[in-house]
Amino acid sequence: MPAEYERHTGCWMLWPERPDIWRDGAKPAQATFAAIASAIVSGEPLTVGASAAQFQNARARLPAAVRVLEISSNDAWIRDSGPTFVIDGKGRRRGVDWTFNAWGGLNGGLYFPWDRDDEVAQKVLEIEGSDRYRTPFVLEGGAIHVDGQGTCLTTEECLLNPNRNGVTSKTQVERMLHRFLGITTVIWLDRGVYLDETGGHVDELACFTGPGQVALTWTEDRKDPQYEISRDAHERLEQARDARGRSLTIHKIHQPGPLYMTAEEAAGIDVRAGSRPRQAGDRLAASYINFYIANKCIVMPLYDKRWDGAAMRTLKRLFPSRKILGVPTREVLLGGGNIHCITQQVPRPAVR
Ligand code: KQY
Repeated sequence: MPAEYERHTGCWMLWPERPDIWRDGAKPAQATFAAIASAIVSGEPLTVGASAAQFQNARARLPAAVRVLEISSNDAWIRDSGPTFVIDGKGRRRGVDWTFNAWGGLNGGLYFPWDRDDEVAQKVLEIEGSDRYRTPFVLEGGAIHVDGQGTCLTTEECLLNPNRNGVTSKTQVERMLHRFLGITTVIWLDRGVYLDETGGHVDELACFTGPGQVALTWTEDRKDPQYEISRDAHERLEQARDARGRSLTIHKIHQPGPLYMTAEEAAGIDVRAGSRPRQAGDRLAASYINFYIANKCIVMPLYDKRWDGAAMRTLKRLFPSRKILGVPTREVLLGGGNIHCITQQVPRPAVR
């Protein structure tokens, strides 16, 4: 699996519409997705999948440079429902189609049903003309980050949760990551960001920004439950060696907030049986780590004037050849994720 910072031929997103996840009939989220799409398409080709009901609306709201296609899905988290692209031994692009169970199925998952989401990877791979490796193994793209050289970052909280693949050992998971992604070294962090509803996705906590380079969400507030999570991750990263035997340089990025859902925001979300309830006062799992690396730019979430500038400066230092584009993404955060969770890169194959 190539790293996200390697060359892409494009990127995919899905268009949000469910009123039990996106407040006010998804209109504010659609405006934010359109702003994110504009930023990404300035840095690489972008395709957005929309339902039949939303196709014309998505087409009208998105920049002309974005390709819009009809694809049904249960929601818009293509990092998790979409394929994980890999390059095979002959340099050809292929896609892994993991089984998707809405982050835990009927045991802690976020909605029911999820059957359309589970078909998204297959449809994307058909359109991309890439062969597909389907597996019964349950995994979401947001649960892993790779350096493209055989190292994977993940969390025990997510990959060992029995609500994904039953009771599973680290060795069994490592075998699957090796078999499907060519991973030879897994760096196990403990927990994801505090109260992250996916059950510990690493893509809110830490990511590779280059070989041997890791960005980590951080707080200096020892009373915040996030402090202990980030401190433990820091310690494990300090002790880790990557697939090439290197130690890692860790770049701390201070978290925003803490941020909470307001009463007005909660009131705009429909209540629906089977979907996770949203309440005023819920702490939101906000992190600057959930950015997207496009060929020519970094598209990063903005949430909080106190910390946005520092996060932006760190990303500029880590990605000096890319433009850093900030988009206010509180509306995506209210749905439980951010820019990384709603994007999926398509790496450039070595041969076509
Ligand atoms: O972390 C991600 N990759 C996805 C977040 C999904 C949130 C679902 N409400």
